[in-house]
Amino acid sequence: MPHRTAPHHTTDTFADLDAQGLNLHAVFSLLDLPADIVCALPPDATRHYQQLLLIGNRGGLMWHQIQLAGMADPDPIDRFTHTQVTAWLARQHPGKRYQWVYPGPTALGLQRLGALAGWHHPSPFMVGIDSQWGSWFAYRAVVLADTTLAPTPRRTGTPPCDACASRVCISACPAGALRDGLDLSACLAYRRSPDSACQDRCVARNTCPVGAEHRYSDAQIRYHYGRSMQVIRHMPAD
Ligand code: B12
Ligand code: SF4
Ligand code: SF4
Repeated sequence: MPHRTAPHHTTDTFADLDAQGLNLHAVFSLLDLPADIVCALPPDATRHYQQLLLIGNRGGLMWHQIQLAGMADPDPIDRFTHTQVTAWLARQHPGKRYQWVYPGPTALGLQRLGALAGWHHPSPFMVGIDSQWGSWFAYRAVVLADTTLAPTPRRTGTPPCDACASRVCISACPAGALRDGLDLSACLAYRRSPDSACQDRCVARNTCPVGAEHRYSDAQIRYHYGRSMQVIRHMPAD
């Protein structure tokens, strides 16, 4: 059992990461995580570490900061995240042990962690949605650490889609892939088609009015969907 000291958490603990657009954070005590998540972590995680840090971005600030840092790396977002989080750990938690889980080889359901943090609510197009940020957020890092930060209270809020009468995202999908839950095959077949409106965006996601002020720029949307399109083109078609 690791030695436990009193949690410390100052208001500016995450300020350096916020300034870089890595502006979503949740601190979990490993002892509070459900067994299925602990089982998915590297072996002996609970013996060596006390906490799991979940870090994400919302809105376009991270993309702006990455443009300033440069996009030369083949994986510029992961590179940027690694640089920033490593520097933050060295400054804020000198001498503390830590281990990266994501990005990395461990298959960990990030939306499941997001649901525990209160960030993730399901949407028809399967990207998580929050009442304030809409679907304009993503998970960038999961780190096991020997830190003693105060665990983050679960974010509370109403699932936006429960209160949405229009459900305009469903009718906006040009493939009709959202009528009865996401039909991923129909979505991906449409995305692959030569005249698809969804090669570099999800028309349904762009149509959702929730958190529209946090919407990524067209350039960022094109980048992410271009990357997922590369993966999709290598997936076997049905
Ligand atoms: C595999 C995957 C995909 C595959 C899906 C193939 C498939 N058969 O499921 C493909 C390549 C299509 C994909 C595409 C995209 N993805 Co994706 N994807 C993942 C990944 C790596 C694993 C999901 C998984 O299998 N989890 C394991 C299983 C066991 O978890 P689960 O709880 O049972 O399943 C959950 C999710 O899988 C999700 N889900 C199930 N089916 C689908 C299908 C799609 C298209 C999506 C997005 C989610 C989704 O719902 C489940 C309940 O929470 C996650 C990252 C991660 N490590 O979690 C990102 C992730 C789900 N993807 C994400 C995103 C944003 C996208 C894209 C929009 C592209 C982008 N990067 O911007 C596209 C668009 C989708 C589209 N319409 O084309 C984000 C979602 C963020 C959020 N706010 O919720 C994640 C969490 C990555 C991240 N770093 O933040 N993705
Ligand atoms: S349009 Fe309505 S149903 Fe669709 S994602 Fe937005 S809030 Fe949810
Ligand atoms: S990417 Fe296009 S086809 Fe797929 S769910 Fe979004 S709008 Fe529909």
